[in-house]
Amino acid sequence: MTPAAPMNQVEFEQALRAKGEFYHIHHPYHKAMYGGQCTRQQIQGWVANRYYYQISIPRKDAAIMANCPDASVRRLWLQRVLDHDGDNDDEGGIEAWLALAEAVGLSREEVIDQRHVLPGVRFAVDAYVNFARRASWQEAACSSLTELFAPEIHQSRLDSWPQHYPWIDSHGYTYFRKRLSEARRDVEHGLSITLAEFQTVPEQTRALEILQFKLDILWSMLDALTMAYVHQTPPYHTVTDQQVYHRGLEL
Ligand code: AHQ
Repeated sequence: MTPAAPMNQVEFEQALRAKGEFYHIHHPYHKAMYGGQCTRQQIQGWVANRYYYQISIPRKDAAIMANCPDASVRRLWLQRVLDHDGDNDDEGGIEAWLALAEAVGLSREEVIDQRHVLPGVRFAVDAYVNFARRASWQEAACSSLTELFAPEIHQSRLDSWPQHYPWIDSHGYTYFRKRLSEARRDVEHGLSITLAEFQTVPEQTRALEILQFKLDILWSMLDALTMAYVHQTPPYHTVTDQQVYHRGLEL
């Protein structure tokens, strides 16, 4: 039923935050990870697959900047690209993710060449990047608001992984620590844009739909990982034990 009047900013922010109910922190794969029930292979599979998400984030953010005519927004959004790609002072999140990969026993080479990236993960991540390329910069900014819930998930790893997975070198946790402050800063900017740019009932309804789209992306990535690393039924498991997946059409 279509609401009669738009929500005020407090109500709208509450409605966005209520979507946290569907955040992937509640996915069985994540609950097993911070519950200490994951095998080494399930942790490695998650790290190797999430690498594709991590290298796609700065390209997603660059697409938003390319679509945005407002220099004051681009100036702030640029920091997200540097957070991942690095700058003179900081090697960046992608390098930190590769340190996490080595800490869980993967080689840089097998992560960088994306041999473990499952089709379902790749399609979900590509859907996010392609959305950011074709949507308005405001709608793409709104889609980053799953980070409203991200500090909690990064903290849950820092709190639980060291005790459950002592075999993981603690140097690998740099990424999660980095994101605690970066995510909070990102959300401040993304939320201010969303509250300002989505004012009417149709706009606010659309914003909530965009956030659900991104929640679906995160959830679907873990569904693909569950098929492969929990049920041992990766794509083509009935015809080969090789990882024959396409490596993305840009490699
Ligand atoms: O490491 C993550 C990250 O850099 C980002 C950027 C942001 C976006 O622009 O969509 N979202 C995001 C997320 C990261 N980590 C995820 C996790 O579970 O570790 C959470 C994810 C998000 O909540 O969107």
